[in-house]
Amino acid sequence: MFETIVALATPPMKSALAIIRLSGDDVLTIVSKCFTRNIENITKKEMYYGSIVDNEQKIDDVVLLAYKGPKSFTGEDSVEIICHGSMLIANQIIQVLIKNGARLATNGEYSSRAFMHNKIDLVQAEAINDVINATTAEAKNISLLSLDGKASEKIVPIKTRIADVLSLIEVNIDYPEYEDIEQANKDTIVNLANELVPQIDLLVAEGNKAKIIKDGLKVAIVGKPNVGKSSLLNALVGEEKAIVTDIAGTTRDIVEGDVNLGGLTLHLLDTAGIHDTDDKVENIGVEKAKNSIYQADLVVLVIDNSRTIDEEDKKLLEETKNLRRIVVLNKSDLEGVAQIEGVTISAGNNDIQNLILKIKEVVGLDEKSFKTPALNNTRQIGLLQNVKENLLKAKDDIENGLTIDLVSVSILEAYTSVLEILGEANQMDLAKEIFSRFCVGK
Ligand SMILES: Nc1nc2c(ncn2[C@@H]2O[C@H](COP(=O)(O)OP(=O)(O)OP(=O)(O)O)[C@@H](O)[C@H]2O)c(=O)[nH]1
Ligand SMILES: [Mg+2]
Repeated sequence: MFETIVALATPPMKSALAIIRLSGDDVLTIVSKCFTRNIENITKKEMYYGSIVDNEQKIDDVVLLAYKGPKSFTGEDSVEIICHGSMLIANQIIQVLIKNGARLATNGEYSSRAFMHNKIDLVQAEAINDVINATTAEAKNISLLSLDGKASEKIVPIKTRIADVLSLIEVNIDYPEYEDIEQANKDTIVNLANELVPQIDLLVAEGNKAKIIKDGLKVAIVGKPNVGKSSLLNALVGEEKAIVTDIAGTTRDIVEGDVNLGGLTLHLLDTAGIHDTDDKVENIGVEKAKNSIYQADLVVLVIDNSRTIDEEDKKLLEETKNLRRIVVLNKSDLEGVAQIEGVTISAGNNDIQNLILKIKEVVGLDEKSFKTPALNNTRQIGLLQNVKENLLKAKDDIENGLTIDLVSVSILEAYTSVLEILGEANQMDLAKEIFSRFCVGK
């Protein structure tokens, strides 16, 4: 039994039109009670013009779209009411619908209904939010690929391949009398891992790139005082966001700015110059700067190329050496004496093209990345890693002499993780898998 839910689908503000959406088992009956037409017996999608009424009192003239399930977004009978865009009218319509048996939808309930009725999988459900929240065209496009099911499709061959092996093992154990069925052995497991692990690695790499396109990259600009960090922030965002002076210790707090470099969004953090100081306020800023190093996806370490490297530079070079980092030699307009490897720029003169190219190179986005469907959020990528780890464990175990039935536990784990990506784990039916693959029990 699916209760009938109702919600305003457009923003809660005055506009030309507003859309109210309903879905559920009784939607056609409920709407018929407060609409001038009876739509209870529709057999396909219909569009009407009529009035919403409360005890014969007209609330508004509306256009009404009625969908007969399962041919609707949620898979249930559903209705969209397009009324005049006044919040008073929209609220009155929602109230009369509630009076007649609907209830207010909770957040994401329409998508979860669509998921429950197998209209979309979990990857697609997550993509709905991504499409709505996308702030760049590139982020929206990559999310639309997931919404269309193209990202989910990429896991299907892996799912089928694991299910094949799992079914073979199960059938060997459960139906030993079927001697004409091939026996799963060490090679079966080793080949499975050898074949799938590189495929999963590729999916993870694609996922990480798509995640960057979707969410952007958090970039911490760090370095000693006065090296030009704030000048770099300003040059990147194209406005005087942070205060720049020749006084060391100008920036105290973190200054943030966003910039879109051809589809790659950078969330920039300009930080206080890191050095030992007795100034209480500055010290808090220095601590924040140090923390930002570990919260960022990329560290840009700025060095003043017109000065020789000192202990403070060296400490920062050491501290960031194992992170995703770019060393920047700023003030290239002056004579260079730093004598270390780095990307040369002059932030003060807006000469930062080398750095932009380097950032793109480090992130590894190319034309293809923007068009490649990918499993691209932390949950999906984490589950892909689980699949890989369990396949590697199975391979390891079989090579160390464990029996197939013991090894099959890891393969089952891998399979469950694949199903979890798509939100199918609670529907797992191994017996069905086995029967669909082998003619056992004839
Ligand atoms: N010649 C030259 N000077 C620069 C350049 N970039 C920045 N400066 C100067 O260096 C000084 C310090 O610049 P800021 O951007 O405030 O340096 P910062 O690293 O943010 O300094 P703190 O906030 O104190 O840590 C200012 O006088 C800038 O004008 C450059 O490319 N060339
Ligand atoms: Mg500064």
